[in-house]
Amino acid sequence: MQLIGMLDSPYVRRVAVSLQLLEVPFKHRAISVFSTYEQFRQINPVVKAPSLICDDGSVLMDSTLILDYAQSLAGPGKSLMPVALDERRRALRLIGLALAACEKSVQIVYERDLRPAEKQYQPWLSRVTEQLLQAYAALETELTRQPLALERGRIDQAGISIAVAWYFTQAMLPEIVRASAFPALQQFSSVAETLPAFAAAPHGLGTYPVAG
Ligand SMILES: N[C@@H](CCC(=O)N[C@@H](CS)C(=O)NCC(=O)O)C(=O)O
Repeated sequence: MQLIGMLDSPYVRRVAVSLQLLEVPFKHRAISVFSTYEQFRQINPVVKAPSLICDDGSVLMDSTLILDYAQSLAGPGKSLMPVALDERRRALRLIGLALAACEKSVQIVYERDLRPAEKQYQPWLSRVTEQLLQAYAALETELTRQPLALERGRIDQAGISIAVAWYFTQAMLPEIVRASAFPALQQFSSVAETLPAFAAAPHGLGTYPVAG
């Protein structure tokens, strides 16, 4: 199986971290949807990262759908999702917030870096920024109310998605989402980033497994 996409994408990174924890073997190819668009297009004409080339040659896309498939490959004993209804509902809420934070961060980065300055539309940027801050405010409240377990290196899909989202936003938009205003998220992220699965797939331009 091949995971296609750069680890500076939070979506690619959440898959790279999750596949390791699910013990699903994969080869990572750090191909960019921007600088190596043509190469990416040859693999997936829709040019969405992450893409997953399965062993039968089919190409999956969308991190959540790829993780659904990976979960089936790994089997129920290795799930990164809680089974009990209350815990699962909370995990789904946290993942939804983390994915919204990723989406809004990416929208701001694209608006800022891809669109010419004279074509930037401030009302849209303001709206997306507000949505981004609300997503992190809700996550901060959730983590303060009920911290996520990280003992003995255990982390579930909610934890992975939150940690990856936070690191991405801090790398790209630290002036918009100030770390000092979100101490629970900052603390959770700093511990998560020390886990071996995170260290082997750090945010950036490298190829998993990145030598430590
Ligand atoms: N919902 C998707 C979002 C994936 C996504 O938007 N990836 C970005 C890279 S961070 C991408 O493919 N951008 C190129 C494009 O959309 O044209 C997921 O969870 O995988």
